[in-house]
Amino acid sequence: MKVDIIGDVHGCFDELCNLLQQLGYQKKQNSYVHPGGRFPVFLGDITDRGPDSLQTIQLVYNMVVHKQIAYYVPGNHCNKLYRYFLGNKVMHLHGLETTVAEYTALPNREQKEIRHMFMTLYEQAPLYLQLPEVQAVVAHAGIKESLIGRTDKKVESFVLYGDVSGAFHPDGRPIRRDWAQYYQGKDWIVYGHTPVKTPRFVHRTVNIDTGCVFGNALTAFRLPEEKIVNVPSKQPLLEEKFTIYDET
Ligand SMILES: [Mn+2]
Repeated sequence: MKVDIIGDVHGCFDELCNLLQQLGYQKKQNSYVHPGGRFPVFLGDITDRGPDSLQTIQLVYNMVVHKQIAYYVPGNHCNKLYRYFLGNKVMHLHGLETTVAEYTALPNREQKEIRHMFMTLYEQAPLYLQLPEVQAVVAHAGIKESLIGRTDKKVESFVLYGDVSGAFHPDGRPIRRDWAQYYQGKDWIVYGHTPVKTPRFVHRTVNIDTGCVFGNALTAFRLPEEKIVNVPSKQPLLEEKFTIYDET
């Protein structure tokens, strides 16, 4: 098994198509197929903020649910969109408003189709993906070694939101503990969620959310090759959205 794990897309559909082509996938009807039988893995936050969230949902649904030639795990934005589609009251903030605007502009029949696609995709998804053949675990915001194998509420919160301490920075962002620094496992942990300018490797973990929707790049991590491939973003660069880590 060979996989291409793809970072947070956030509705950047053009960049996603460019990245898949760059990785050697060929467009076939409504999906992309790799002649070498590789599988893309979407690590969550496929929608919100970017220009084409609904086209991204359609492509990911076709590949993951319909053709079963890709994998997907949810991110926090996916969780919120799912709750919106359930009819729960959720704030249309932090990017959900762009997806909702695309959605509400559709005729009723197409709304139903998109809603069905996304809800099916979300409901069939595991919280995180264990890929023993390439010795990797894929989780949206990462996962602590001690949580691998569990599927309870604590794990759900960790893989969707990260290791949040409950405290906040002065600007309102949550303070996150740096679980990767303490990771001692042999399997790769591949994750996204926190935008960084270049993929961040710490022990055998890598954050591949290179902030495409904030103007930087869309990144894939190929396994078993352990190779990074990326394409530039078409969005304007928002420098303040990127996290600077104090690496010691
Ligand atoms: Mn996220």
